[in-house]
Amino acid sequence: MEILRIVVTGGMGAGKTTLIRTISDIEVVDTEQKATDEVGLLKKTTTVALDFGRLTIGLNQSLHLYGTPGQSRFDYMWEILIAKAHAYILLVAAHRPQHFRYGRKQLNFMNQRVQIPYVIGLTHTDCPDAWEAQDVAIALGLDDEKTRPPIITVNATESTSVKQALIALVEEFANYYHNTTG
Ligand SMILES: Nc1nc2c(ncn2[C@@H]2O[C@H](COP(=O)(O)OP(=O)(O)OP(=O)(O)O)[C@@H](O)[C@H]2O)c(=O)[nH]1
Ligand SMILES: [Mg+2]
Repeated sequence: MEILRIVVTGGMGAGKTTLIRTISDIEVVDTEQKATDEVGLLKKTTTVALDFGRLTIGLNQSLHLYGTPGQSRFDYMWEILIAKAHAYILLVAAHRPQHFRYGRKQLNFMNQRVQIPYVIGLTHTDCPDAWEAQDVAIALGLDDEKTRPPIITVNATESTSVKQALIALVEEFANYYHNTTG
């Protein structure tokens, strides 16, 4: 069985826990608790350590999905989760421009620590005031179309959409190793 460890990261309320719950074929292990700080204004519960779910593809491949906490006081969990990851998806809520700067910070954090394939997943694009992908890309500092990662629209509440995003990430992973091994 080939296992790909995928980290699902992104700002608070971006949809990390939802994405994993939507697609996992086992009951998700999550660590949701009542939100105590600024997250409480946004939602009632928040992830405090990690989410874990699994998706089996065909007979011999399985995606292990690790969701990070959104609040920055749990940043140390990122270090633990990304250390063994094969690839990651950064979720960005397209309707919360006030979170874009945090997304940019997360990208820098990840890129300083790991060189692994990744995609950007834009969530909440169905919400009023959602920004266009091109504008979010610029806000995240990903202006160069030639070098930037794929930017995918994903609705974390819909399994077809989540599946497409994960397929895009697995393809990115496959291309990465195809290119680096010649
Ligand atoms: N309309 C819409 N709602 C979404 C989308 N993605 C996620 N949601 C909703 O956003 C809310 C927050 O999602 P969570 O999965 O708790 O977010 P999270 O990233 O795990 O949040 P933290 O653990 O607090 O960082 C939930 O009510 C989801 O149903 C989307 O693409 N569109
Ligand atoms: Mg969560």
